Amino acid sequence: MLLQVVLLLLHCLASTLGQYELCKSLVSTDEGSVWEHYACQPKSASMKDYMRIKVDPPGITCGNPPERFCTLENPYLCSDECDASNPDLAHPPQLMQDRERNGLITYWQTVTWRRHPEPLLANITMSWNKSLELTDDIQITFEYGRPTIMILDKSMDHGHSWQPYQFYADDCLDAFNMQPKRVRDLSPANITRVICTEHYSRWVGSKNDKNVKFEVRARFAVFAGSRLQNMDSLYTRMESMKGLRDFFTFTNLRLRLLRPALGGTYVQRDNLLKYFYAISNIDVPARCKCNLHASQCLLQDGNLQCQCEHNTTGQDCQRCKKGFKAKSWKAGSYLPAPNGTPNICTIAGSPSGSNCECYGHSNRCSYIDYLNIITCVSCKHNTRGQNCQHCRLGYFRNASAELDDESVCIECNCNQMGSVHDRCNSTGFCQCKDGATGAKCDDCVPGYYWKQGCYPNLCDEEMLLCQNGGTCYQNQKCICPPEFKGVLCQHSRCEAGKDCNTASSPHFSTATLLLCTLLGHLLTRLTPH
Ligand SMILES: *[C@@H]1O[C@H](CO)[C@@H](O)[C@H](O)[C@H]1NC(C)=O
Ligand SMILES: *[C@@H]1O[C@H](CO)[C@@H](O)[C@H](O)[C@H]1NC(C)=O
Ligand SMILES: *[C@@H]1O[C@H](CO)[C@@H](O)[C@H](O)[C@H]1NC(C)=O
Ligand SMILES: *[C@@H]1O[C@H](CO)[C@@H](O)[C@H](O)[C@H]1NC(C)=O
Ligand SMILES: *[C@@H]1O[C@H](CO)[C@@H](O)[C@H](O)[C@H]1NC(C)=O
Ligand SMILES: *[C@@H]1O[C@H](CO)[C@@H](O)[C@H](O)[C@H]1NC(C)=O
Ligand SMILES: [Ca+2]
Repeated sequence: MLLQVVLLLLHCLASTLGQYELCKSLVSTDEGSVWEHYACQPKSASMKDYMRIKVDPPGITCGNPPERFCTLENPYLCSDECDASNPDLAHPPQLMQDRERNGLITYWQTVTWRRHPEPLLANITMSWNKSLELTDDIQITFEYGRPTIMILDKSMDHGHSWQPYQFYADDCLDAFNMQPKRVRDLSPANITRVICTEHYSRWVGSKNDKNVKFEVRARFAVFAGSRLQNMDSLYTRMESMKGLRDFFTFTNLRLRLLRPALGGTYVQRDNLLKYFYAISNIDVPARCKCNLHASQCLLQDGNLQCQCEHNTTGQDCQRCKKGFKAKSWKAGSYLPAPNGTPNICTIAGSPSGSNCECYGHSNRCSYIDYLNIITCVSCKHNTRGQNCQHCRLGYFRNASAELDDESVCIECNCNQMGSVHDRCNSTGFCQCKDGATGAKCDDCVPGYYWKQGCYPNLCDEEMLLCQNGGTCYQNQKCICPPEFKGVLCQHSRCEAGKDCNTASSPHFSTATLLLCTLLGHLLTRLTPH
């Protein structure tokens, strides 16, 4: 009894913890305590702690060799120095993600724009080796002024392909030929549009506003209200609006710095030491993408890894555990509020219930009235059956593939000439005609030869020997000397003097011909009339 109260209390606590933070909890029912499962996701975290940073091109970081730099506010006071070999004066990339203590600002800094008019370009690539979902604004803090032209890119496939996330310029039309926009100009329908904003690039003094943001909060607010008080509404949109969730998903980010702060005026060539980039912090508040199948995401062997529940597995809980593939994998769902649907992977062989399961080979079901069953329509990948659980005729089951695998059915490939039909048994063996053999019936048993099918030998080296000096041609026929004929050359052409006239072979010697003609005349004379 006490235990049940405690469990109940735990359950209530869980419900107030915030949404989707628990994957399961024990609840007491009339039949005792049972586990209840929910859609769940990890908490938001500061992902700068886990990011790997790379800056390009090589040599873009200042201090090697040491160099002096000035500031935009006071271009004539150039006493500051960057020196990579001196820890107090060095500005390496890791200072963009360190935890600053005692109010001491630390920052990465580039070389100055000495090579003007050649552009001063730098790329900062941030990788996590894990799909993440933004939960709040990305914020990049620039010391000594924000860039006047910059692009934020993202990749969703570990850096194989990239797409622009947002453009930043003090003049969007001039820099990118795009109309300047703010997130607040966007309607719910075009909230995932990639925009160019001038809001973070105009000169306001290097100390007044150091931050450049990618606005996540303002985009969430379009659905959840200005104070994000109605997150259910946002989560509902995440499920229903195409591309919304993906918009906030990434594995890598890249900042392309294209032109530094200019101090609100044109480039002054006489003092290029005041132009450079300096970044003290990059904040990336996000959560691991675990497809609503995990509430924890932990560092394992240096990589973030969802702690998958619901009998799922994979870095993002993106597939069912082995042996739990009775249904094809599904992400959990935020719907219905407040606990969503866990979409648990179940043990293979357990009944699939009332919902029609097609193992991912069809996305359409239809109800057949007179049979009172629901069946999958147009099974793909050469499958068939009510649940696309069988292979089409002429295909057999790939024993090493799961039922929801695209390559679960393999073509029988029976040899048309050698097989009775184009179907095969469950291990891929075709049914062979007489004389044919092999898994695909494309071979002949001994005593048969292949000629668009298997035929019994007409001659060979063992039982069916060609006679009278004949030679066996590819088991198909005896090639006889001129005087003999028959399948095995067993007949003489001139037996007992008969048939000799009809023989028209030019190979007969003239002597033989003469002899035969004489004999012929003789015979006619002797025959009584
Ligand atoms: C930055 O990345 C872009 C895209 O890959 C590339 O075209 C450009 O050359 C890079 N710039 C630098 C300075 O490495
Ligand atoms: C990325 O993560 C996967 C899965 O955790 C791991 O197998 C792989 O080695 C990681 N790659 C790098 C470069 O760390
Ligand atoms: C978004 O849609 C609104 C109204 O539907 C429109 O006024 C606005 O220009 C659109 N924004 C962009 C960036 O296309
Ligand atoms: C996952 O499978 C194990 C082993 O069968 C089972 O004990 C557990 O309850 C399952 N979890 C879920 C969420 O179904
Ligand atoms: C059978 O399935 C396995 C696992 O999916 C796959 O690697 C293999 O290529 C398949 N075999 C054939 C012949 O398609
Ligand atoms: C398929 O046919 C082959 C050849 O006839 C046979 O050896 C094999 O046992 C059969 N497999 C099954 C599962 O029936
Ligand atoms: Ca710092």
